[in-house]
Amino acid sequence: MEWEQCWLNYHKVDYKTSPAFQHIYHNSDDCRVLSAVQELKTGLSAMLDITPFSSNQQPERTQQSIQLVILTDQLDRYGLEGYEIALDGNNIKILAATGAGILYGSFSLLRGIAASVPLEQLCGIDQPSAPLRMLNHWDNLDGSIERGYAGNSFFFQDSNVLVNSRTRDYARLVSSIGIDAVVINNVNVVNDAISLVTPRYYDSLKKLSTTFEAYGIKLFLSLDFSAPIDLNALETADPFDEKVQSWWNRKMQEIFSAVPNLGGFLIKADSEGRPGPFSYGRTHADGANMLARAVAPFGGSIIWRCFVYDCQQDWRDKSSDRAKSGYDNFMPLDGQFLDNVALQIKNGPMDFQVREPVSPLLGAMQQTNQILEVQITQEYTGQQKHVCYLVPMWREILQFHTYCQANNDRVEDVISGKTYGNQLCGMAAVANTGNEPNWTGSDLAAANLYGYGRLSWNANLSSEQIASEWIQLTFSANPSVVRAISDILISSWPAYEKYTSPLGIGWMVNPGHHFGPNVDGYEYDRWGTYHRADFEAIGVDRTSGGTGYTRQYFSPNFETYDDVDTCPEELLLFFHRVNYHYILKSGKTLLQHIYDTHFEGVDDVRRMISQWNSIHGLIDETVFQRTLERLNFQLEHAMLWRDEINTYFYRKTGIRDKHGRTIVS
Ligand code: GCW
Repeated sequence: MEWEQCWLNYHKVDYKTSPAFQHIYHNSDDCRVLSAVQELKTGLSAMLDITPFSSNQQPERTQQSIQLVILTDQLDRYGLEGYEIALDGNNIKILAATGAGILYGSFSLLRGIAASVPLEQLCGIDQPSAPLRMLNHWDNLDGSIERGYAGNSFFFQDSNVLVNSRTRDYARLVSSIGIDAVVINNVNVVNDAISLVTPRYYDSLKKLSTTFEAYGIKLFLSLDFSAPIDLNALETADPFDEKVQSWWNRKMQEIFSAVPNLGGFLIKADSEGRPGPFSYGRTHADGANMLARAVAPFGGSIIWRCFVYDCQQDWRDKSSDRAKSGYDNFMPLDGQFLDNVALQIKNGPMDFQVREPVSPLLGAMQQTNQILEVQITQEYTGQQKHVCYLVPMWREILQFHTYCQANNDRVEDVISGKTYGNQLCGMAAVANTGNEPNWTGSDLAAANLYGYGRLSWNANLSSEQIASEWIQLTFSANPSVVRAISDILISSWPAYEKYTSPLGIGWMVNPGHHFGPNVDGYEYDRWGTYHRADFEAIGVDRTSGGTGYTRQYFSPNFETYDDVDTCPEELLLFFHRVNYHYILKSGKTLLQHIYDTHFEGVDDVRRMISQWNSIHGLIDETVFQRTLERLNFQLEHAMLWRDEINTYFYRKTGIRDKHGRTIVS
């Protein structure tokens, strides 16, 4: 096999109740049910050494069977994607109102068996928290991947769409964790990607979307707002121009009839140089609604990104604040978007830093469908060369109280539709996959992909639960292995935060590729991401007396962030400009805290390496060695981060480390 199976390894298990499962009965031949049958056969034969047969004939009483039963009249009970696992004498029943529910139920049963969970504990009804659980791939048609750290694309090569057995394994992997929508191409739509919406690609897109459909996944494409111009059809893309409107109407008619199972389109408009409605004096709502009208007859959705800001700033101008721009651009449009439009909002107001406050837009737009966007690919969190388990960060975001109303005000409530009753909402994440044999480059980075899927399905799962599940399915159920890898994962985000930029300030990376320390890398640039460190203080005053960003939050978040005494310390330098002598709750000065955390972060990585060494011999040797190699690199690189950051502040301030450790003067 040229590629690996990650958490679908289906290791042999010594399953206590050891059911025989001779027969898989299914009452429907829906394509998703047939995928479930196939997966059950694969999984059960590998894990339990049995070879069940399948049929749509009721099983005999004496047989132990798994029964996959669609109950179309039970939509209220199970929802569109939910399922129930129930024990009935010798039989296990998976009940659902749809084929998708049967598929998710089957994956859940297999997951339970793989982790040796007793059958009784697997019983019950389960439904996803977020209706949309998307992956966004930033794959280009030439096969490269923007911010990809795991090889090239497995969707595109030399301007062709690839559909092969790896595509099916991809669909199995992501469906098994509940993903129900996938955008295959980069939001920066350039070159041949512009032509994805032309007949040249329809046959291969149809093949791809049919493969996806069998795993409950809707295909989405990123769209070029200027397509009418770029495809040489018209001279304008003005959403108010009738020619433009009817061009899009015809285009959507054409593509939806050629490509089944198409969910809709994702658009990055008026953002970092991409075309959009601003060129014609129109609003984002005007642009999104034009497309929404064109896809509505086919049940399609338009997902419109809110990553809109001025990327031509002057670092000398302290009055503009990039953090404010998402809210400033979109808040005034609340209520103007059609029902089949959802706004996709990055988790923080800046751009996927190791620590950012939650975007104030989330929850603020009461009459607009919202999708939370997170980044699995580790652009700013170590590029898959550092271990950085992101599930704890996403959990914090989902649990955050926006205070947009008295109850059901957490981000999780907003994006699951509990707050405002929306249907079109959920989560999207930038994928971290590529065509490397292990899919994610770093073996441990697969925990983030797995964790994203599981968390978007069930926001109540803990980071530890998800980690331990993933370790058991991927590596081994040996308790020493589970403990060691889980400890590594759980300590990894805090460690990365400690040895990189401090207390929410962000950036301090090399421009362009964003890897490795460069404290002033973006300081005098046009991107609006400044730390403004001088010899006395560091940070940006975003309070009501500063740029006013804090005012975008509901009370009491506004007051909490606005006051330096109540502002959570991990975000201190995001919201406040603070003197190096400022005393933190620990009793340390800000500067001493910076020095200390940088030493601690490196020590944490050392500990991770010794934990990894403790499982030598207990997991696959190749995986052991290649991960050890990455961890050793991480240690070197963490030391570089530590020394550059500490030296920078020592040179700025002339204040020595209290403990006299080596800082380069
Ligand atoms: O963080 C920035 C990335 C870009 C990306 C952009 C976006 C796809 O550096 O590579 O472009 O965000 O989210 O649109």
